[in-house]
Amino acid sequence: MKTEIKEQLKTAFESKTEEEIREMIENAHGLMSYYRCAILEIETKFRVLNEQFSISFERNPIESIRTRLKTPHSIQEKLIRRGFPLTLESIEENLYDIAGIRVICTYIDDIYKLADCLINQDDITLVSMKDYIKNPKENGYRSLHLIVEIPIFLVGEKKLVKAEVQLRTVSMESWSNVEHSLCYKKDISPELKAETSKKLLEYADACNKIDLGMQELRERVENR
Ligand code: 0O2
Repeated sequence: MKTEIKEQLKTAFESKTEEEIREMIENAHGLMSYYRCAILEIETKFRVLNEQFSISFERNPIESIRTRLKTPHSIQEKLIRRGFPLTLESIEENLYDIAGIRVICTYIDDIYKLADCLINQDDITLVSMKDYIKNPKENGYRSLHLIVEIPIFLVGEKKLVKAEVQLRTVSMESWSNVEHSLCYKKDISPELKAETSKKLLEYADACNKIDLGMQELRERVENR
């Protein structure tokens, strides 16, 4: 983590009393359980879609689903980096990726089919979409990101919760894992860093070529 963020984190904590910090963490259990429920709901929706797809298209479009709750440390870091207050209300209002669902597919076109199916469900509201497949990031990162809002039904309460859904292919996932792990290696020279970024970009393009090639192969076999 960058030194200035570490310093800001320290300051943010020091400006709170022990009681305030304890209260915030205790309350966060309640808040975090909303996000856990949202993850359960959305994961189930994708599992149902996977089952249905296998009947309509004779294949399972989903290779695997991974879910995660953003860690308290990462939540604080993002609040500070974006200049938002360090409160529970602020977490709910400003951070939409506390609940994360990652759907790994074999083919690129299935990513869009699944995303459409999810968005068109009448209890889901699409808040925003970032298409890093059609518009990859400069470093080569590809993935389709959706922020959705979903109702969760609790004991005597209905709550609308936002969650981030990332859809990507197996090769996008493996590229992203490698890129993520190499980003954290700080003790490398600027030359090696530049060379690594250049290679990663090349490999991202190679992964994309393979993804497009595999899809074309499948289409040819299906339309034989
Ligand atoms: P984690 O561990 O998944 O929580 P942000 O960058 O979060 O301030 P925003 O707009 O929320 O801003 O980001 P965006 O572009 O929607 O991407 C958020 C998530 O996408 C990241 O989450 C990563 O999981 C993934 N991601 C985005 N860009 C890259 C990239 O260049 N490389 C890799 N490997 N992953 C990327 P977090 O919060 O960083 O991490």
